[in-house]
Amino acid sequence: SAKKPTIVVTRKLPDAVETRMMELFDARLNLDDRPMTPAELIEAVKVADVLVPTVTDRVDARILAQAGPQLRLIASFGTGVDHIDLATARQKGITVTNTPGVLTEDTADMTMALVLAVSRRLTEGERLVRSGTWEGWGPTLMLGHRIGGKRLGIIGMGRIGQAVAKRARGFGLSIHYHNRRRVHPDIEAELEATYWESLDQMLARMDVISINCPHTPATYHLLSARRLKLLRPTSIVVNTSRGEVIDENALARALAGREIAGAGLDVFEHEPAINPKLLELDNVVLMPHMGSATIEGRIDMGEKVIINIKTFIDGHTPPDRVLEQMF
Ligand code: 8YV
Repeated sequence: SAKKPTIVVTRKLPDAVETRMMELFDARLNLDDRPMTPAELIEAVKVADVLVPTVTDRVDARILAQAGPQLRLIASFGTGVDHIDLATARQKGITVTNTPGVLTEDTADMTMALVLAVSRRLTEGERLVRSGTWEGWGPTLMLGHRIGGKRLGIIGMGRIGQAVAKRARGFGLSIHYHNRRRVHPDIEAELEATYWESLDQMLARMDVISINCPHTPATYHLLSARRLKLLRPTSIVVNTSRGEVIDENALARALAGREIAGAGLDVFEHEPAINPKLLELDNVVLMPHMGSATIEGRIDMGEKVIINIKTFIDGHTPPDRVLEQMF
């Protein structure tokens, strides 16, 4: 039989995924659970037939320029592909795949967890209990805001945005959305979702904003300083997508000035660095990019990566091929 393809995996993955990769491929696993340095990534693309990076690997033009001619596939472990230079990969004839679908529900759950945590001051309350200074129940202690009956504005109505809408309806929120294009009328009807062609007009009328679009050149700082000013002092913002979609400095200023009520952030502009201004604020819930962090999700992601690699090696178009025009 043909020589097994050399797969370089940049991060430690669940054991079950690594075992399967070892059976199927000449898999070079990374047992160090830390991001690869650029120098290590360059070594990887020099030997790999297939690179399996994650969101923490910046596979940019400088790295790809060093790739050997054997590198034919980048099978990314994750859905977002903003860490990969798709244009350069295409120019070099390298196929790119991702793992869509399998982390939709988990990410939507995290979005709702953040909406609830911010509205009901979950982490503030927890800090009070742990501090040992809680003096008992009080009628005006730790009052948050009810989410039922409020308006949710979803920016990006793809798979994750729709999964957020389904959950939010169960909590009594009405659904509004902004997207590059309207979703199918059947989906709009099922979610009772109102489409806003103008993001600015939607922002001015929402109680909760959820970012669920990918980070692309078109969405960089979509929630800009100017747009944050359109929100109301009672509005909250939740982001489980990519930090770059929000102007993080402007957001910190709006939160500090109480121009908006709160924010729940699972992602940041310069991960893992956190804007020090955010750390000083009580009205923000900060999570370390955990949107898809379930054991089930990670195993599903691994299986998707394996199917993409196998299909490609067998000479077919892999199911989750990523094309630039998708963004
Ligand atoms: C993953 C994510 O943890 O899939 C994404 O886009 O941001 C996360 O859910 C990460 O991508 C793993 O590479």
